[in-house]
Amino acid sequence: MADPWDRAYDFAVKVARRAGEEIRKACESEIKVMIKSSAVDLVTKTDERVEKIIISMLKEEFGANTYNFIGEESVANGKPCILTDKPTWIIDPVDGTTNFVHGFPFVAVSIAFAVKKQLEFGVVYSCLEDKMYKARKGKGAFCDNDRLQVSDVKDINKSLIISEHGTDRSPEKVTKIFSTMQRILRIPVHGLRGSGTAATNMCLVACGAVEAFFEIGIHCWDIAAGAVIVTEAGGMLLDVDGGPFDLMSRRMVSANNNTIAQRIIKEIEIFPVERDDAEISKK
Ligand code: LIP
Repeated sequence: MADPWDRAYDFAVKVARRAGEEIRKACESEIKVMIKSSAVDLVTKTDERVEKIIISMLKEEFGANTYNFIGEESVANGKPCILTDKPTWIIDPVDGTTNFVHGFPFVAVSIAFAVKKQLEFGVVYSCLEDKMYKARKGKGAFCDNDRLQVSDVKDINKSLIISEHGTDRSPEKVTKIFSTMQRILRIPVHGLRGSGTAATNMCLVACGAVEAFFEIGIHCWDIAAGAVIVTEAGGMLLDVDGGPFDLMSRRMVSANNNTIAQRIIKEIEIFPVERDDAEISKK
């Protein structure tokens, strides 16, 4: 029997590729940089334009009111960030905006789809590398046509870990972020990396290039697609305190196995961040 979401999954890949073409084109012209929550939280007209292209393609294909949308730039412009049971697209049009502004070659289009708050599929198009990562719940994860499998490393001393420092520069958070990175380096691990985009970092876990990615401060749109790709590649997701993964909590550990995940969790110095859906609890 045909899967009810097959058509949406296939179309999401087409939309991600189209969005990536738009981003590559924009790289060739001057980029007008604006700021959001701080002087280092960047946004550009390309972020906004690409999100509009993605949403309009999805509405044209499936109907304007068939599905809900959570998009990074729509939320930044006041749309609610509330995940309901209604089928919902979760979109980051340009993950790695700072990279895009600087010409650092990791920029991803991230498109995920959730039904009854369960992620059904995820697509991450690393458009400057021209790598299409995708995964459908229960049907495996792929990079282009190659099946993905996480690393089989269990020894933390033989691991490569990826994380990001994010855009919050408040002294107490920067101190905790770098104290965590120091504790991890001192385990020791082979190394610590960061691509500048959470979606790409999760795909690097899925393809076995790194053993774990963790971050406090990401948003649901950064990680929703990567979450499906990691789990379908045999990896796992947890909260940074070892509890169950919570898409809207803005914190996460993704890893190749529980041994690595638990070892990393021991070193993370947790600091509070407001949930993506915080407005629900304010009502
Ligand atoms: C980015 C995330 C990254 C985080 C950055 C930024 P954006 O998303 O992918 O993990 O460290 O601060 O939030 O803003 O480029 O879409």
